Amino acid sequence: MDKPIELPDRLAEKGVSRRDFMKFCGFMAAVLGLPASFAPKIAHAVAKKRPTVVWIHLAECTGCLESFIRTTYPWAADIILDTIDLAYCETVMAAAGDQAEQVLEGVVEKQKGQYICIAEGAIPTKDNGAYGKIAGKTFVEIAKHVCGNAAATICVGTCSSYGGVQAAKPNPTEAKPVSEVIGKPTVNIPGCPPNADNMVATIVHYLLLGKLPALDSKGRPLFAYGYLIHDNCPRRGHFENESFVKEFGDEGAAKGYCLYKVGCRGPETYNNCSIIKWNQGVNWPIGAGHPCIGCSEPKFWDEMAPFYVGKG
Ligand code: FSX
Ligand code: SF4
Ligand code: F3S
Repeated sequence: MDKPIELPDRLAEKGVSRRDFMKFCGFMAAVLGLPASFAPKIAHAVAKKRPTVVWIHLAECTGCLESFIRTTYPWAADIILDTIDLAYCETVMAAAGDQAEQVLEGVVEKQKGQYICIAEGAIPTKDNGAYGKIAGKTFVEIAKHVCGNAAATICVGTCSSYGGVQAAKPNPTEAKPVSEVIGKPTVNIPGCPPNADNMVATIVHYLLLGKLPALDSKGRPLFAYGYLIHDNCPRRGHFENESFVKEFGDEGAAKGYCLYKVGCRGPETYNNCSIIKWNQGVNWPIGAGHPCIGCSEPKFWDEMAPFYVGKG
C-alpha cells in the first residue's frame, strides 16, 4: 500500500496547498488517460524525483515557454518547476552571460546521458547555421552538443518538432527540426504553442514510470495526439447535419455551427484540445468560434494555408 502523501516542503513554502497538489495529480492522471487511482502514485513520483532539465531556446517566439509558465493556476507550472531541477533556461534563470554558459556546460559534462533537454525552436542550417547564435555558437552546434548528450530531448512546439514557421516556404534560413539536425529521434509536443498540460504531463509520465510516453509515427505522445480534433469536437453534430458557419459573424456563428467552411482543419489535426481544452479547461480555439488551423501538424503553415478558407 502507498504511504500517506505529504506535501513536499518546497511546495508548501511556495504557497501550494495539499488540496491543490492533489488536484494537480488527479488532473495529470486524467490528461495521461490513467485511472483516478493513479493520482496518489503521481503525487509520490512528483514529491521525490528531481531530474536535471535544461531548456534551450532556438529559432522561435518563446510562446511555448509562455504557454508553460502562464497556466491559469500558476501552481501547475510551479509544481513542475520545483519538481525538476531546471539548471538552464535563458528566459527564467537568474544567471546571464558567461556564468549561464558555464552552468550549461557543467550539466553536459557532469551529467552526460542523464539530463533531459527541452528544446524550443527550429534550427537555421543555411550558411553553416549563421542565422542563429548564442554566445558565439550556432544553434546547430548547441543542439548537437546539448541534445546529443542528453538522456532524451523533448521538443516543445511545432518549430523544434517539425520546423514550424521558420521552415515555412520559402524557408530562407533552411530551418530544420531538432531531430533532423542531431540525427536522433525526439519526443515531440507540437502546437504553436503547445498546450502546457501536455508538456507537464509528459514530464509527469517520465517521473512516474521512468520512461517517456508511447509515441505516434510523428514522435508525438499518443496520450495527447492520439485523437483527431474533429472526432471529439462539440460542433461535430452540426458537421454531420451540414449546419455550417458561412462567414464570421453570421447567424450560424451565433448558433455555434461547424467551422469547416471557414477553414477548420480539425478533421486532419491530431491533438487533444477538444478533450482537455486550454487554460485548465476554460476554453479552446473552436470553443471561442475560431477554426482549428492545424497548429500541431508538420508543415501546417504551408499545408493548412490559406487559413480561413474551407476545403469542402
Ligand atoms: Fe514555435 Fe515556441 Fe509557435 Fe512560438 O517558441 S511553436 S513560433 S508559438 O512558441 O517555438
Ligand atoms: Fe470538425 Fe472543425 Fe466542425 Fe469541429 S468545427 S466539427 S473540428 S470541422
Ligand atoms: Fe492548435 Fe487546433 Fe488546438 S489550432 S491549439 S490544434 S484547436
